Amino acid sequence: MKRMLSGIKPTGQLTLGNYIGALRNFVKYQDDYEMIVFIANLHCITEYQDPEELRRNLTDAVALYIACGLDPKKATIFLQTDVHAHAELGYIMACNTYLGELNRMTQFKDKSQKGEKNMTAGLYTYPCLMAADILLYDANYVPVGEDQKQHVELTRDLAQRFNNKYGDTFVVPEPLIAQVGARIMSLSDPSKKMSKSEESNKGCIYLLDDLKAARKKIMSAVTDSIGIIQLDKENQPGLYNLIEIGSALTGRSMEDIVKEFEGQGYGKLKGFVADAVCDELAMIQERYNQIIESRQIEEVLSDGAARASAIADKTLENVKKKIGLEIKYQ
Ligand code: ATP
Ligand code: LTN
Repeated sequence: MKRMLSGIKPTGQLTLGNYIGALRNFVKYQDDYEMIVFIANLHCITEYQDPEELRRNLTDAVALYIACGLDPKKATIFLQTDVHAHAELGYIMACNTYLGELNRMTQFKDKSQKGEKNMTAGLYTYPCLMAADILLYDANYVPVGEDQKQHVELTRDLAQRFNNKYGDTFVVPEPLIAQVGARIMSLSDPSKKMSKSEESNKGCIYLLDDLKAARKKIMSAVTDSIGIIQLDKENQPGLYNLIEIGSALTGRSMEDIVKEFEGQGYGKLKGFVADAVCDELAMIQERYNQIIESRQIEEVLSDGAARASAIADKTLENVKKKIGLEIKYQ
């Protein structure tokens, strides 16, 4: 069985973008692949997080993974810091990454061009840690949203470079990007990605949003004054985004949705999308509440960490041997 791995960094509450672009695909794949999913808590602290809030977000993320349908019996679910090999291989990967490569990473470039103050070295070297996350597990595929493709491509380059220098060691992974929903846009500014770190939260639906609030966000989503329901991403990005959300959640094609609402006002279409979102959130939230009450999270994480460590420790040991970091005693 081919192996698939992905992570989410819960710097805040998980969003509908995380769900459509990443999480729900993990669920889809868990029957056909060996699925490894982790909470990227080390990636969270590249920027300051309030410790209490971070702890809460980590717990919520695990509960939401399961609530969205990940089955801890099928998928290995764990916390990144529970498997020490991540930080260690992250450092080793940083020693095999050129500054030029990190300077080209758009996530970093965007932030530095915006003139963000107090950017940390951790944020700069984050792609090296992400490469380690993936390479430790010999993952064949990495399901992610569009914004992470560049990081997976760097991981491929690093794996190949290491294999060339030290001999065959890493499996070279491939990014897996869904056709629909790989980049859900903000409801208040459809030129930007729906993001949990957005300043105002009007454009972002959180999986734990109150249903009324979620509906309101959809109903007041920014559209355009053209007034025609059609698929024109360039001139009607807000409308396109709503149709894409509706399509991703109902499984109907975007064309099919356009056909149904053609000639009608945007309000009707928004109502349809709001229903789809609220139905999905209601289901997720009901399961989330059960999981929080059942107190199964600790067990899931300790079981996951044991399974993950068994794989990761072996890879790290092999890497250290290849590099010559270990002394062999007779
Ligand atoms: P931020 O919103 O703070 O930029 P993030 O949501 O991109 O962070 P993660 O939570 O680690 O960061 O992302 C987890 C996964 O969700 C990644 O695979 C990412 O590509 C995907 N994802 C995030 N936002 C969206 C979005 N708006 N549309 C589709 N996929 C998304
Ligand atoms: N960088 C990703 C989260 C992440 C990840 C990973 C995804 C960290 N390590 C390994 C896939 C594989 C993000 O910010 N969305």
